[in-house]
Amino acid sequence: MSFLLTDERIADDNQCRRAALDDDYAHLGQQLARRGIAIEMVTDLAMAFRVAVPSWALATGGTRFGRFPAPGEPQTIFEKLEDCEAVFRLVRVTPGVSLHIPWDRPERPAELKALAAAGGLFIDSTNSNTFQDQPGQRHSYKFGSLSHTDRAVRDQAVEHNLECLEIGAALGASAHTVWIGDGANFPGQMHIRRAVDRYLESMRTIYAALPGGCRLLLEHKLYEPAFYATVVADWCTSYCCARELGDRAYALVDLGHHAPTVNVEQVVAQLIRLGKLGGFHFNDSKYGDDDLDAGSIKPFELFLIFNELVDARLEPVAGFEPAYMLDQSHNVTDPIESLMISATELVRAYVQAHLVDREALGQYQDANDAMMALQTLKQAFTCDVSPVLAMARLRAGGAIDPIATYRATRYRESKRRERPLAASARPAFL
Ligand code: LRH
Ligand code: MN
Repeated sequence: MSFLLTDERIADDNQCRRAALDDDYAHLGQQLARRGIAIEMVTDLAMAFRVAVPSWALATGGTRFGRFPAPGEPQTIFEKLEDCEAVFRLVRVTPGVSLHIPWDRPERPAELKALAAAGGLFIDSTNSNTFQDQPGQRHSYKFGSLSHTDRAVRDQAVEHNLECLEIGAALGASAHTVWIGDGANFPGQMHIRRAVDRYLESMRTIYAALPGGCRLLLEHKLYEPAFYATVVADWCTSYCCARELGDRAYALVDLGHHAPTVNVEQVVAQLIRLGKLGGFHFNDSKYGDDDLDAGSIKPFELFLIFNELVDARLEPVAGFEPAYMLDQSHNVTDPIESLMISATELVRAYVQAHLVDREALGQYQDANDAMMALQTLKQAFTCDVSPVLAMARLRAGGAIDPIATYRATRYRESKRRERPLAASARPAFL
């Protein structure tokens, strides 16, 4: 890690904000105490929260219309890990990194694992990619991958996933996520039932090869790249497939993979009830799979999702251990800043969900007192827990104000000097 983001540097920058934080924290403490809530308990919860960052989101994202790379963005997995460490050092809740293969295939997994560990990081999961053709690839995924009508293509896609499992095992990953873009653009193009049968047949081979301690996460998505029917289009399909595969297969909920009107917190509650909620790709969206920063568009939905998660955690629901990951595309912001704020918004929703008076809520629900039930949730959602989030970061060695400290270190400027923009990424005017 460059000298720019040392613990001392962060501590120095916190100095000028400490007094204001102590004031705000004491004030919030009094407010919460009046509601019978110990602020120290809440702060401990914030410090213990963990969410993984996606290796593929450290470089500038783009759309089919273009990508506008920023100078100083990471080009290699090692530079991406460096930036993941910067995020972790400042917000202290993101030690896990999800890898996408082949985008971030490590040549020497052991070396990558050691480098990650040296920065306080670990590789929490792998993600396969059978939605793009790689140079020299024998069979194209144009018409699908794990559900393709041609066994040779399916076998190729299965082989790729088996390679991901091997890499994951070498890196100590505890989960492997499979998202496929397989589907159809026109009615009649695909036999919908048989496509799922072929997908399941492929997934059984992948499931059978799962290393010990590794879970298989099935990620559904309503559309894109297929625009008429997607093989694994919704939570019910991923749930049914996970159930058919076995105990170590679960459904993964990417928040942006649902139609705009879908009640995602209800999907989450259903999967919890069925014991098949394996994890999340957190992000936000206004229209489609926009991959915007978590909590930036629909913070109340994010709170309601964590309300379901915390309710299950406190019950406690047996075997409930969802993996939290971010999956975003940062097209116009500094990815480090977006990941820090997105992680913070997840901690905020998680902490606020612990402020819900669940006993009162249960009574209002039993009494069908809709107004007071909603007010009980709103009381938690409208509580500004920022002092708790900042105190948790401070106590964990992070920054009271991550963006301010990050910018004060001029980290990105120094990376601009260190990391020449790849010729391919260099816009005409640079
Ligand atoms: C698909 C998806 C999936 C990833 C990809 C980068 O939209 O959410 O999780 O593999 O984005
Ligand atoms: Mn995703």
